[in-house]
Amino acid sequence: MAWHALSPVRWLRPAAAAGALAAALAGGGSAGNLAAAEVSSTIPFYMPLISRQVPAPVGFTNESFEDRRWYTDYTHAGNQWPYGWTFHSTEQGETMPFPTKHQDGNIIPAMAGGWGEYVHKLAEQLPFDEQRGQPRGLIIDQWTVYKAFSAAIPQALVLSQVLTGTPGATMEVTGYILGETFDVPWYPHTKLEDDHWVASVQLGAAADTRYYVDMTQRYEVPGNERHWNRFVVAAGVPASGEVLLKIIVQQNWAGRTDFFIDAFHAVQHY
Ligand SMILES: [Ca+2]
Repeated sequence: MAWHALSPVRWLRPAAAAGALAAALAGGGSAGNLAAAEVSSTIPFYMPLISRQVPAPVGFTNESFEDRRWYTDYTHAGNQWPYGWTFHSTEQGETMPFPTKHQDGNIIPAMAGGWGEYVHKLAEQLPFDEQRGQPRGLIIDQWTVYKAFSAAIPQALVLSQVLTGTPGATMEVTGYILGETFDVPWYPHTKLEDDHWVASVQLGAAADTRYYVDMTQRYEVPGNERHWNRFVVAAGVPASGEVLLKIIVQQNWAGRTDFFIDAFHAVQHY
């Protein structure tokens, strides 16, 4: 462990301190009395230098989707845009954020079929076995999870937010995404394409991008039997103090895929 010497500090010897404190209290406890009674004794004082300390909080709004001041987009089936985040979904015929996908060994364009459905799922809307802490839990943190899905069309969602930190620090963002599909391979195929869906968390130029074939092998919430994935990204904070965070989920095929997004968190360290 590294040790970091701070400037010597002035201490009161125990007996003198007791006397000074008594004098200070008798005199009304003013700092002036205490200073006047201080007996100097300079000793070196060492503190451990913890390399992953959190020097300051990161400016991050509604990271667990608990804020119920969402915007309801009635022109798109009542979709809910989470408070504090910038919402974007690709229109019908538009290239999705990951512009290509695989089909039988070929690479083809990944086009959106339109908007999916984007809603908050509240604890009171879920059965007991999907509550937080249950083996099939759909909420990781507190009382709300954000759900992006379509039961019909390819669709993509991008949630973004500018996080604020301390210039020169390294910011690290963690968060949880679950992808689940009801789709089955068409005969004679025996499996879905490896990139049946894509999920990505991006911070500045850093990205943690995962595909269906990988995500469905992971169980990263202890005690939860659903293949929740814990995403981690880290990036340096530039002089502006601002770092763009993006969460992308992309359903590449017609059919039904559900994404659940929850419990994002940011820290920074030097
Ligand atoms: Ca939550």
